[in-house]
Amino acid sequence: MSATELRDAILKHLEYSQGKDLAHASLYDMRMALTLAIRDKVIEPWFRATRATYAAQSKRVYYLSMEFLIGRLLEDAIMNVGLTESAREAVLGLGFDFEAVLNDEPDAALGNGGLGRLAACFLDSMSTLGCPAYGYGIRYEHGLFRQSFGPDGRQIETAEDWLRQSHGWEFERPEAAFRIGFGGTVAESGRSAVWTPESAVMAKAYDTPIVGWQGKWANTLRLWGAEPLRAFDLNAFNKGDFTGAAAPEALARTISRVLYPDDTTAQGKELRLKQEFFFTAASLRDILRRFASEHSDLSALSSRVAIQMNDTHPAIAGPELVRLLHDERGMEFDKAVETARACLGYTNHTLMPEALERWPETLMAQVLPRHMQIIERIDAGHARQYPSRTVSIVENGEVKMGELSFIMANKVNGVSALHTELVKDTVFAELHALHPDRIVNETNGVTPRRWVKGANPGLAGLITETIGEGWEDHLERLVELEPAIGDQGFRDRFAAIKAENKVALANWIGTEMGIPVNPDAMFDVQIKRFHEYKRQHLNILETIALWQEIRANPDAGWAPRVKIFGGKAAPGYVMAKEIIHLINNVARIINADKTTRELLTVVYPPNYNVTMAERLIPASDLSEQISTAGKEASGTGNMKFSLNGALTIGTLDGANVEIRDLVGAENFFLFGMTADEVVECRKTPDHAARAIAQSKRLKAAIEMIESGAFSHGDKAMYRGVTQNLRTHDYFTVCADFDSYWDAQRRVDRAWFQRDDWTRIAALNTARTGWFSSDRTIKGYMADIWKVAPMI
Ligand code: 475
Repeated sequence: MSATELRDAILKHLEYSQGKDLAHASLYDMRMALTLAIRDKVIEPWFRATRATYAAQSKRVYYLSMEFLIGRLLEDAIMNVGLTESAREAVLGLGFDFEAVLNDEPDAALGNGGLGRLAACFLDSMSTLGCPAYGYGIRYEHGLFRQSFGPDGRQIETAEDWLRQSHGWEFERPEAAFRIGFGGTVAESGRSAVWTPESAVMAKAYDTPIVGWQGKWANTLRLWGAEPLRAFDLNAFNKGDFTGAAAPEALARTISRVLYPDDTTAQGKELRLKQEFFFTAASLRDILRRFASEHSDLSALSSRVAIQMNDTHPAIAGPELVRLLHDERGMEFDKAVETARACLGYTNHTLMPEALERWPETLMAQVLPRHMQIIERIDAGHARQYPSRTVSIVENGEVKMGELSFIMANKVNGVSALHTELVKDTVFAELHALHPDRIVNETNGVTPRRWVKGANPGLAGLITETIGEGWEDHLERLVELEPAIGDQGFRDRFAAIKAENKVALANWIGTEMGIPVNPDAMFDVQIKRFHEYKRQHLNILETIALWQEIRANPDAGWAPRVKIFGGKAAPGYVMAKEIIHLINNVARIINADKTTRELLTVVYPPNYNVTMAERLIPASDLSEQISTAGKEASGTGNMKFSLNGALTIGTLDGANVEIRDLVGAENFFLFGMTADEVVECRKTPDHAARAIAQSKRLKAAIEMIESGAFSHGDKAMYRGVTQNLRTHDYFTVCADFDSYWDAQRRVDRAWFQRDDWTRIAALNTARTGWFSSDRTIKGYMADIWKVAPMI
């Protein structure tokens, strides 16, 4: 499509879809017209993919996820259909700034962090690889909250409103609607049972086409919105039960209203359980409907259907599928269990005990009475089959969703090599012993279309010039860059691109935050959700210590640094919010110190999201991956940084291990205890006190916080953080501090060897092509889903 043709298409949509002529078109109108023109181009591969899948009667993958952190879609879609240049020209020709049009799109934050972003990268890769797939989730009215900082530096949460403007990508499907019930009673009826829910809502489908690289294939992201059942309302109303009549409406309105703003914590709330059942049940009905339109023999279900549960949030899929097969379709119970298991896979994303979902048995029995019976029967069946087992799904009055998912899945996977081994050795040790072939590893990946080509066009251009086209969907080809890294000319270009990205970021920080930053300084970046295990407080303690040392010894050859933080804390996570508050106040004090101004700046732009990540990562020199070893299941930001030529300072945790193996130990700033050493360390009750006594810098940094230096003299302000460090320090910040400090000084020294730094940065790019989510999805397709690519 030429720029002129696209221009005509945009004008057509301006006129007929937006009802505006060019002279009166707003930025929003232009963005919508462009979106609709591009969407038109996506329809063709979308239909083609659907027809091809039907024609081949291919097995389909169903990716069930409570979260899809997709961010903006327009720029990505334009790139995938190969219209970036035409679009730029057409929009410019119509008198609009192309970047401004792209920036007008809301960032769809229908997820919290890593788990949700992984689901979005997977959608991209499944479409790129021609894997026939549907993403299924919830169309939250409000995604993750918007973060701002109060004048005192505290996090303030406000509702996010991404659907205030009409959503240009989606198609509403009123015909694809299912009634989803809750509560009520179960009556025995022969060998099965009849569940009569007490209340119900309608799940209505909204489809967004997800086009893959070069527009060869497109899959569907189907998100369910909850709506009241009108007829049901009227019945209750006519009986005079007005409150009862309003109840389903209220329930319907809340179910898809908000995303739970928690990351790696389980939320034991009835509404959350209802959300989980709502989207899982609607998706399963849709899956069975589609299967039935092509096949009649339900025993063949697993040869046509692979359902992936993204964490335990859709774990009710096990019992619900059994119920649909047994109660509603008359399949014998054990066969229904076998059939369901043959369809289901379960991905574990975290080992944190507080994140493993458990529901009170009483709540489960009240909200999903039939499912509670089925869960108990599954549990009993498993116990009969494995009499030696001691774990069970229902224990101490709780339903453990991890165990349920494990038992109901034919494959269980971890998300990095280390994490998968820990899954085998810890949470699921006993189940692993009973089912030794069930756990497999699928190390996470990220889509290079969004995270390299889209986010870093400069680097993408250099890659193409150096190794030719086609690396975008064969990212392992980045190794071909390696010979070029020996050339001074290549390294200079690589460095110049990084420098340009840094200038752009420095300008943005200047405009957005009013803080001048020196683009020649090292950009040292930690962006991720706030959590004690991710240890943003380790980073800020080192920042305080560094500031003190620079003041005491200004000429000791410090590498000038800009420390950049980004991320949100769950609204109820007091400690994480205190750390945010501390970082903002440390930034306030350090940035006001004229004597260290040239050497150290701390910036923390509010409301970190996918779009901000796309801005920050290409401009980063140093990637902070400093979690307590054994706690970060994988990390995916770590991969994005490496691909974009940042060096990593990190622990042996999650996929850091694999990054270090690939880029080479000599090109990675390793510090801290191993996962085993952390476990050992915790056995010494006063490990933190000892570490503080041994480290004069750590001691001084903690004391400085306690002196009120960052809290207008208020000595008690950060007691939550400091007391925890001094006493419990479960995440071993103190025990790792000196090692972290030393690694940072190695970073300083490396920074002054600028050409060598660039060489290592380029090696990071060249050697991390393995982290493409295409590789990950190929793994799932071969090991778990047993699906062949269609292109
Ligand atoms: C890991 N989120 C990362 C990433 O595999 C990993 C939990 C409960 C409720 C809502 N959200 C969650 C997570 O557990 C999560 O995001 N986990 C992350 O998954 C993808 O790279 O290490 O922490």
